[in-house]
Amino acid sequence: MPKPSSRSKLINRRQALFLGMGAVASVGTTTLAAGLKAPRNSASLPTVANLQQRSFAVASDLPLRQQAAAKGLLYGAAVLKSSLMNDPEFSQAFARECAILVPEGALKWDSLRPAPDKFNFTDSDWLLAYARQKGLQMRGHTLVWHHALPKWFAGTVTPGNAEKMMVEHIQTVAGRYAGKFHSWDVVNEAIALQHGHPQGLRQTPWLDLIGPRYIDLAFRTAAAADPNALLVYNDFGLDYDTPWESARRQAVLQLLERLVTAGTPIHALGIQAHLLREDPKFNPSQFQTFLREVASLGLKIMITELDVTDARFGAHSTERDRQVAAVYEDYLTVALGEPAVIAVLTWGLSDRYTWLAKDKDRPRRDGLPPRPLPLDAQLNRKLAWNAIARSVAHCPKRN
Ligand code: 9MR
Repeated sequence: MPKPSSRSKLINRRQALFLGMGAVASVGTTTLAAGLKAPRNSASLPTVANLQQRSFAVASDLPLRQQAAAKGLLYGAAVLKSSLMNDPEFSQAFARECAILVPEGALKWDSLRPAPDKFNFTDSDWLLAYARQKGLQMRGHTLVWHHALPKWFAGTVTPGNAEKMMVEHIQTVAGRYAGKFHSWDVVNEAIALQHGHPQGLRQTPWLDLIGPRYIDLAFRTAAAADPNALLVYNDFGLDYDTPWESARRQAVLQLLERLVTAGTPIHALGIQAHLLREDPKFNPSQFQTFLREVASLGLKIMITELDVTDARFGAHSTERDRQVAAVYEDYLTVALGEPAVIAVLTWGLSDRYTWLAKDKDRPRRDGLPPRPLPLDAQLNRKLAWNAIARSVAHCPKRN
């Protein structure tokens, strides 16, 4: 193994601290080939026919947080303050299953910034107090994103003050929670190849107003504001064997490589993993190769927003749950096979509260409520819960 640089030693020490497990990633030289092509292998995907024979039996019914911890992994979920505050039954399930909480909205600009010169930390402080009381870790989402900006943003933020606004925002928000968060999604969703930027960058207010260096600047500012948090670049559309997602994986790898080479304090890739299965396009070896490439940059990986859209699955809930579970298990089997993957977070815990119920882009034509998460709307464990438990049970222990 090549001698790790002092930077990679630092990362590994920091990451070991987060997980309390002394994880040491193998840090190799980067072999980021622009046209990297992985062998095609979609044979292991279940067809609807063999879904019936598939067993989702679990060996343990311990909460996911405990099963994950036994492998040196974190399991957690995104949540709204209102669900925890107003729904004690849900809160109990959340604290039972999760080791880490991520606010679904409370740390976005539009929640935190009622006016250009005002911050409102009511909800995020409440969530942190909740997490501490229940013995959960907390992560931040997200410091720099093109969505969920306040209404005043467009008229107030200009090329003349954008850098100052972004830097002050990060200093204030990451600074307030310094030493208290496991990790931060520092920059979210910066890649959009269709926008035609030479580096594949999404045309966002941040790119327009500051230029491509906004990404490095955001990470450096976050590192100074909270030297203890694991700093994450988070993005979607990295999962499937389609030309669009293959190109996105390459663009993300190239972005990560540029950041690592520049000495940007970035520690992990967050893979959102909003999964679907309109067609079986998941290619295990291709996805595994991508994870290896990310790990070879000395970065950790978090699955940050996992859920499975069931908009195109049949109406019968038992059948639908099997299909959803199969997608979870196939995906997580590959993801957790990569030792650099340190955490799995689902985007919500129970079908009682899922953004997909509100998502106009992915409605079920029959109008039935979606079932994308590990617990159903009555808070019962579904086969998706089994699928997560099974992939955790089968993955290598992190050490
Ligand atoms: O689930 C979130 C939804 O409640 C919000 O209205 C929306 C805008 O803030 O964001 C959703 O969460 C997104 C996350 O922040 C980034 N990745 C995609 C998620 C689903 O849209």
